[in-house]
Amino acid sequence: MNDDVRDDGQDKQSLENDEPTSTSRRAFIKTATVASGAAATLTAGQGVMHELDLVRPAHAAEGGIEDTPVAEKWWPSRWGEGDQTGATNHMSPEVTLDAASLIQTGKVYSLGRVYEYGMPLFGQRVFALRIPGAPTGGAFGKNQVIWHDEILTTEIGQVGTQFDGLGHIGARVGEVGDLNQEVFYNGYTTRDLQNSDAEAGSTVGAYGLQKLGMENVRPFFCRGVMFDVMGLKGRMLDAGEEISVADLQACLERQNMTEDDITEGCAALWRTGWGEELWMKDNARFNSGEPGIGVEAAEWLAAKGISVGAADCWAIEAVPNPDPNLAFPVHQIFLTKNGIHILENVRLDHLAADGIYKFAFILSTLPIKGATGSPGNPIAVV
Ligand code: UVW
Repeated sequence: MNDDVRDDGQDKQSLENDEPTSTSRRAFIKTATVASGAAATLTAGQGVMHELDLVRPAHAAEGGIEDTPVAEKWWPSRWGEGDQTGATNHMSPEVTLDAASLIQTGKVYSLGRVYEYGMPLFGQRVFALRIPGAPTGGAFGKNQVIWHDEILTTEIGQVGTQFDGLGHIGARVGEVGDLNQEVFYNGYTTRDLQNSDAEAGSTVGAYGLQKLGMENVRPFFCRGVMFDVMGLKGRMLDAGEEISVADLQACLERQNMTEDDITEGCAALWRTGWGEELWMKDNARFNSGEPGIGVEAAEWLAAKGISVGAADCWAIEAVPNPDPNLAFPVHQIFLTKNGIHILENVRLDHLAADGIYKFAFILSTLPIKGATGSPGNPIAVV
């Protein structure tokens, strides 16, 4: 961890102890704030919505954002100024037909986890389901119909098996509090995400993101490629253990595949064992960190044009990052820089048990207007 963060006396401890989740995870968030809030020497440029004057703030610490994977200006995106769809632009009839050609037996694997009380949660997130009344309504009619409803209080897109939309992660490149200097995919800023009609003088609102919300995501019907890193190593990976490009290439070889199997628009998934060994079995350890890909593998997968990166752990990337100055850099490389989505807490053990590494990947996320993410039950079909 970053020494600056350790100095406050809480975060190092929470990583090393079996503290529950929220404390440990706050340490990573805090590191993110330190790293991303530091500074910027980005070329001033024309953003999608704003002309950003990206300057290094006076209070900037050494080792600011210019030293990080998001140092270069990342907009406009490859899909053009104003795009909010990101890598689901890859979804096309050709991509669908390629995925369909992988369906030979009709067997369906459910990759989602059950949403339930007691599942590990990030930070202070909550999951509370209540049934109002027993039954909720009725009885009506001669047939005496009765029914149940539910009320769910939760961060709907950010608990359990969760899909990150493009409004979820950005980077602060300027002064704290300057909403025009917090930049997301395709140059959209926090100001853009919060203002429904800035020019008309509308107030900043909390009622859903005005840009980059989940309603912009297209349904996935594409090729899925699974990298069985746990199978390769013969063990569950450790917290903070980074999966390298060489590891991914070794997985392909072990699985009788080549890099040509990673096609534009495909879903890439990696199995670390973290979920199958720890989910609902040892939540404190599950939340204390995690194995996953790092900057190198993220750039490699992004260059191959994947549409979504997924894993059996809570953030898909190595936490803590081997570089103590970075926090969640893969989130920024995928979501912020490249418009590539992220899918967390998937189940992959059953695919590995059956030796399934290539399949049709199907997921239709919930088009909740203004949401940062979506729950869902992705499926693999072979
Ligand atoms: C954060 O929200 C920082 O991470 P995640 O997408 O893993 O929930």
